Amino acid sequence: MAPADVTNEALRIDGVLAVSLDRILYATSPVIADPVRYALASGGKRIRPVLCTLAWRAAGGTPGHAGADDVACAVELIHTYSLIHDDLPCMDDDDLRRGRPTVHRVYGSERAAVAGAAMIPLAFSLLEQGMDSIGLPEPERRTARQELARGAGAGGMVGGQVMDLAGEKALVELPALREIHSRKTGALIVAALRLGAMAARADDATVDVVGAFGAAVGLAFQIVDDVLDETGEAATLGKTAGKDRAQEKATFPGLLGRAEAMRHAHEAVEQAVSKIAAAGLDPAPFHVVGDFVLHRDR
Ligand code: GRG
Repeated sequence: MAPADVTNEALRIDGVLAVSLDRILYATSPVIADPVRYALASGGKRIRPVLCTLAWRAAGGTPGHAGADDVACAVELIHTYSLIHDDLPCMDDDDLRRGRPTVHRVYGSERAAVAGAAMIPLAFSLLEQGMDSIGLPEPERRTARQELARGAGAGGMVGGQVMDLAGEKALVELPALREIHSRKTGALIVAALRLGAMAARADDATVDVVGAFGAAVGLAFQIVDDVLDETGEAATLGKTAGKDRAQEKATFPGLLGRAEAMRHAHEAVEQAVSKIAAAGLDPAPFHVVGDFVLHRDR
């Protein structure tokens, strides 16, 4: 896997996501379907589904399997709903996302809130369809559903958002910051990788080691996010820059300095890739995706 393959896989995900949406939205009112389609139109990096299909292949799954793609897209639906809700006036109140006006700017807050809420059951429906297509038996399906629920839920992403909101303008030290982001950003990334491996019926040790890679990538992803918020520009990022400082939020570069924060990010990814290799999996594609996360500019 070469660096360009990460981008190519993200473009492939754009295509399969569009097809999956046609299938799951066919009987849905345009009141909901239009903002859902708008939010999910290309523009996102698709890093979560890319990580999911990476784990699927690493665990022996066939590349490009339609069922695995549905599982990966289910994770992207959860992620994208969280962006819609995060951008709402009652949350982060943002105007720009993925290089375009936010969903509530186009459709109004009510439709944005409803579309985001609708995407949660749609994600689970897509997960179910993916598992049907793979032929995953029931005990494993149940574990997979729980995995997505855990990553997205009160102990994961939503819980992290609550902690983040509580921490705004408060004095947040490094351990608390790590905890917030391991939930808010890391939990769904971990779930993406674990789900990919579970869908391929990997053993528990493999699921755990790709999940640990997810935790490291999640941390690195958030550190880079914080650095880009300081150094990037809206035109490249596709979202408002400089928000952390404006909101007086604790960040990794704010607490550690940019160079030290990036050193942490590199170290976390390197260690996780070594564990992948030690577990007998090919570390090369994990290394490539880790590098992509560390060197991204948006
Ligand atoms: C109701 C309390 C409550 C919560 C709802 C809003 C929410 C759930 C959770 C927020 C989760 C959130 C916005 C996490 C941020 C994670 C993050 C770094 C997002 C940016 O991800 P990218 O860069 O975005 O992968 P793209 O656009 O490339 O997909």
